[in-house]
Amino acid sequence: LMFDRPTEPIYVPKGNQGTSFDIPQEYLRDEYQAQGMGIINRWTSLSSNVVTVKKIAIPDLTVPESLSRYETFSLFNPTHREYAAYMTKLFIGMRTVDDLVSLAAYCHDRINPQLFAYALSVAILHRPDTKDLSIPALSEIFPNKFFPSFAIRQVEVESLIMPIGPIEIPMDHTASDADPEHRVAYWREDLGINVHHYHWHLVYPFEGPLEVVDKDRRGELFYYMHRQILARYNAERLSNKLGCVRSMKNLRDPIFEAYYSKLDSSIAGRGYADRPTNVRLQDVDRPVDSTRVRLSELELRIKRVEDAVRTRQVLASDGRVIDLDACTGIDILGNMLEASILTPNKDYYGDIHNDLHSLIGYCHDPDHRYLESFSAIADPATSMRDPAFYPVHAWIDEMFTRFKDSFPAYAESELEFQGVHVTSLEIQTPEADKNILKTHWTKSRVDMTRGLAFISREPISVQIQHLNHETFHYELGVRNNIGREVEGTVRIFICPVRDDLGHKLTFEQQRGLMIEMDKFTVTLKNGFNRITRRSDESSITIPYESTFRDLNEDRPSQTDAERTLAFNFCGCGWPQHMLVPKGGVQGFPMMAFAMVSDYALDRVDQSVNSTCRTGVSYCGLRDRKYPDARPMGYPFDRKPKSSVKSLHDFLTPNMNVALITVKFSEVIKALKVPKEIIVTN
Ligand code: CUO
Repeated sequence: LMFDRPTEPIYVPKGNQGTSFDIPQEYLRDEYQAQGMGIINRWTSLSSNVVTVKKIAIPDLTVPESLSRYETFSLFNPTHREYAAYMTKLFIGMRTVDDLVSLAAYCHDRINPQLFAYALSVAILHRPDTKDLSIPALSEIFPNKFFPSFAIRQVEVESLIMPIGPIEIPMDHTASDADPEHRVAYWREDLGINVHHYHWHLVYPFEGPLEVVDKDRRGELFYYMHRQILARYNAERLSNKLGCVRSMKNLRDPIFEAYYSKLDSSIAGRGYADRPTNVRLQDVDRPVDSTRVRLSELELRIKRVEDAVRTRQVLASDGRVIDLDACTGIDILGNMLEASILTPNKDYYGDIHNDLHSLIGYCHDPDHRYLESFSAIADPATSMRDPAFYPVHAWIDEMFTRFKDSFPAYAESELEFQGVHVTSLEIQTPEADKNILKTHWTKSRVDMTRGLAFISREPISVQIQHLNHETFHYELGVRNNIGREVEGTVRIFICPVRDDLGHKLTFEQQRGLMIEMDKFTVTLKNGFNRITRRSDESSITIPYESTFRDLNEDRPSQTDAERTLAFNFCGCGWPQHMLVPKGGVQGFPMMAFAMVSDYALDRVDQSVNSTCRTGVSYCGLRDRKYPDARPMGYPFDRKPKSSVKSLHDFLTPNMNVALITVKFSEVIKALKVPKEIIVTN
């Protein structure tokens, strides 16, 4: 309820049942105090259920209160970050859940709503007594960050007059095909992908209390999760006959990628700033945002990181020299490049990745002379929409790749699983030949009722069209000649075969384009084993229901067990509907790769908490170590031996590949119910 309709006062009934918070009079905002309890009673009379909020001693909120409720909050803004850390600490520090509710009720109408929701979410995810609660998807509480302003306005104007049906959001509302980059807008602007990215940064904040930031291998996961985003984006680009994304090698080059988000960034109804094509970056100096980034200084820091990558040595802030080894080096480098507070030396290596988000995010008004706020790339909830996100992250990924490539190739013994042979790999999609993946469009609904202020209490939803695929399964034949039962880890990847011009990709290129699809443990009995695994069991994804809830009429209503399953995923994970790249109408060739590694060498000894499953491969396990002892991206994270020229050369007996085809159909398919609607335009 604390997240519902974040811009309505706390005492206005929330939730579908109209639950209201009964707050102490002192909790009213100062300007409402003179009105007395009348202001509250007017609203609580409308509610059927009341939550009484106890009175506590309120801590000093002067610092976070200095951010106006009408401003847009962003984690890439150092001042906002400070406010967020302050609020998170307060919320985490509350002794009991009742105290937390009380403080939240007090802050609700005083603190910037986006800052409030962020800090409360982080606190709920990290407090031992609340971490099993699920926090709502950001798209439900701030629909303005996900759906165009015209849809929001339409609801505000019309919903109190008459019931309005789901508002259709056309796919091509941010640009036209005159911009080739727009061909992959459906992917960049996908609801689930953006919610995932926001949620990832919620689980892995780069600043805040140390116990919140310092998670197992967080720097390495920063590298790996964003690398997977790039690999997936590139497969999507190739599916749409675009070349792989460029890397932002030179900060002085104009940024040809333009972006016009059409989104409101704050409750003030202001949009995220736009960026035309070919803008050049300039020094950013905005005292109002405590943001000062000089290009020359950033270039110097980039040089220092390049040196650190080349020498595999880092200068720590206390003067020590830290060696970056093959095991933990990538984790240090991830924290250093981002940078998180775990960076060994912020003064020397700076805050490169965060500064790049800020530089681009303010390039339309670097000295604040037009009083403009940032653009979509400077807000983790919207940054993946902007095509300039990818050249930035491609450059960062290049640093990681250079570092990884400086280590020797895996020895055969580090890749093999002696005695285990993967004899076959197949992909099966119902009603299709083997090794075919089928993609199509689906229309799904998302509820907006919880996110907007003073609109009808009748459910109002938007309907969006998004990529989807037929559920499929993998079939592996595995022979175990060890002579006893053993456990193995199955690792499944797919990668493109040809570039945008139709040339065959080299193995070296393919290695950087490997998309992790699934990773799971199997018990292999002695002899032959047939292993099947469904695509919706993937360790990457959260289920469709986590993204879209139960608003789709065509979908048979969920059982309680299904609903619990969806909620238990706790939000972080790649959306299931985006597991497969779009492919092409003529069929887009890809290679599928499966490997069975020795679980004895992969295992991480820990109890597994079952209450909150996330898309483990990209999000880790909450409160636990990353559940795979191998480097992230294994076995493709290291440069192979020079004799390896192709994926086939790379294979050891415990690996196998299959040539697969991703076939896209323009048909809009409903979920589960096999009703097909043909697109008319
Ligand atoms: Cu996720 Cu740049 O780290 O946005």
